[in-house]
Amino acid sequence: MSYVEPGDPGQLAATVRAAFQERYAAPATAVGRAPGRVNLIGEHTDYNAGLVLPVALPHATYAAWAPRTDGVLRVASRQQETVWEGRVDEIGPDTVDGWASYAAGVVWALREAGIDLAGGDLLVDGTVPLGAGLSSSAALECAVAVAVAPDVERRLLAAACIRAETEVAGAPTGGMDQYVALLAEPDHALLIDFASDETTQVPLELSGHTLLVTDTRVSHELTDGGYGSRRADCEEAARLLGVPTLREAALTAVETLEDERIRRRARHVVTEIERVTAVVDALGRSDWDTVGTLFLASHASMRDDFEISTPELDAAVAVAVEAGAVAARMTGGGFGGSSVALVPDERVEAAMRAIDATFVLEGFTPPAHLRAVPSAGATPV
Ligand code: GAF
Repeated sequence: MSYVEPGDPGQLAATVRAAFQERYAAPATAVGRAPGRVNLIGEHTDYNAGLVLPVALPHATYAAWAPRTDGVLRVASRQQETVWEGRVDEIGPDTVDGWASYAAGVVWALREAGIDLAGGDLLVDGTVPLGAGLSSSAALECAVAVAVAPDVERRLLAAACIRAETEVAGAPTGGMDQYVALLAEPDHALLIDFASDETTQVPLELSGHTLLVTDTRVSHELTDGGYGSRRADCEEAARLLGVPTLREAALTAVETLEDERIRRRARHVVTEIERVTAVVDALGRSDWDTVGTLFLASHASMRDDFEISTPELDAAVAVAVEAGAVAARMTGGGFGGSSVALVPDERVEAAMRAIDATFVLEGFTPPAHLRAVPSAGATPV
């Protein structure tokens, strides 16, 4: 069985430097590296001032950079055919299309934050699967940010990357992905409280378990309306309940909401926030049964109340559990993307085979598997 491998950071950095030299006929002055992420639990809670518990992947994006003084920004990728070139002072909301908006958006946001940038050349490369719900967008933003502004405080970089994504790329996302890409530590999950902005490193003692990520290859897009409509439903629920965010909503009040759809959306958020705290406690006790129950409840809540699962995600989760995973759920924004399962090491092969076989039987596109070894956040390399 094969995994999507993260690659060797030293080699990947050398490759992107060499490709930069070839494309721009000059050396890169810096390379930034930032990881993708898998969220253990706490989905669609970040923009509701809630809790999340993501882990950084060993799979990362690498951005090679050299500054320019003539006001021009050039952006290219080894994974994309389209390149972008324009003037830094003309970047802003609705000015850059497609993947390059995430990179150019960071340069724009750093300039907005007062950092003196008179242009530059960028070339990106990496091993985070694209459109797999593993946060390739935030990895791209954060790799650019640490290449361009390595000395700037991480939370300021996170704020700039969030502005790039929401304002220039137009994805109305919540901030979890940028925080974990910049602040993660190896062997830890990152508990983020979006009400207080407090972050806590949670040691992950997986003791004989593998975090298996299955990319269902159903591509997910956060700019296509489904994500935004869920966010709008949550804001409407908070308005109807008379609270600033759903973090302040009580489940008993949520259950009185008349609109059935709005009630279900709010129920997901309020119960999911409670599940994050419960998973942190259960992980601390290595109580896999409880983690398993909470993961399945989270999956059901996303499938039935938030309505963001797909048949492929439902199958990947159900089959992983049948094959011996102690816990499994869909992960990330939904509408496709990946599942995450906590599998005893000796059952991982069997779980992957069972998922692959089910996908063949169901006529789904073959999935891809990754080992989510909890890794470090962004850094210059
Ligand atoms: C995407 C978003 F970018 C995050 O902010 C978060 O809302 C997540 O979906 C769902 O938990 O990754």
